[in-house]
Amino acid sequence: MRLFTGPLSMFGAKAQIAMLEKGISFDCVMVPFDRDDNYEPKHPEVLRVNPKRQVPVLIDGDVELFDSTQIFEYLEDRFPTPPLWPAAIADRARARQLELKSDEVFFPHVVRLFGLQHDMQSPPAVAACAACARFYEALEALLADRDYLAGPYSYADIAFYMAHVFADRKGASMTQATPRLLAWRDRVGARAPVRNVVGTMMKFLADNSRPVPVFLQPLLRT
Ligand SMILES: N[C@@H](CCC(=O)N[C@@H](CS)C(=O)NCC(=O)O)C(=O)O
Repeated sequence: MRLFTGPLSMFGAKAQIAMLEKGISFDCVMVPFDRDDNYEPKHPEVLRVNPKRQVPVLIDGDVELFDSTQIFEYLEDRFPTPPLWPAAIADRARARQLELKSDEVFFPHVVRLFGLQHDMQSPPAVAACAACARFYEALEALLADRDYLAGPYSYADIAFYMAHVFADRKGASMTQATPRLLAWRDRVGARAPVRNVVGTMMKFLADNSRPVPVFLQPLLRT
């Protein structure tokens, strides 16, 4: 199996963490990534498989997939143990909804912050940070009766952990206003696959003289 991802790809990291959680043996191919944070030149296999020209791409024999969420679904069918969706149908549906919300409701606010780093006091930056804070509060409420976002540890946790790493990098940090969410972050961040993938990403940032979120700085010493 081959996974194509990039050194700062949050979507690729989702797939990589899930594959490590499942104990899958795979080659991780880091595609070129330039100084301006572009995935250029595009890897020929990425161009061949993904009409959207993005990582992650997964190749398993004659199965060729793109999109981290589609890759999650394939991994779960192909390697059901350990499960990374909850067992009951309704719980699975809620977990899938949370996973989608991380990528498509929460993360777009973070993407907005990418272009506003020079002016974090501007109204759009303040609005994006406020939207992230509201999202954190909604998850804080969810965690009132469970340790993980959808009950057992799942793809929903992997997706939101990675989205949050990028939110923190771009100025939308969690605070003491959401203590259960901070404890959730410690629980997820302590998992070996998460430490492995996020640690490598943080070392890439440090090697390129770029800031590393304070809560992830201990990973630079491992
Ligand atoms: N929805 C896609 C998003 C993939 C995506 O945005 N990939 C980024 C890297 S994290 C990429 O390849 N960007 C390069 C580009 O769009 O040219 C997924 O979940 O995989």
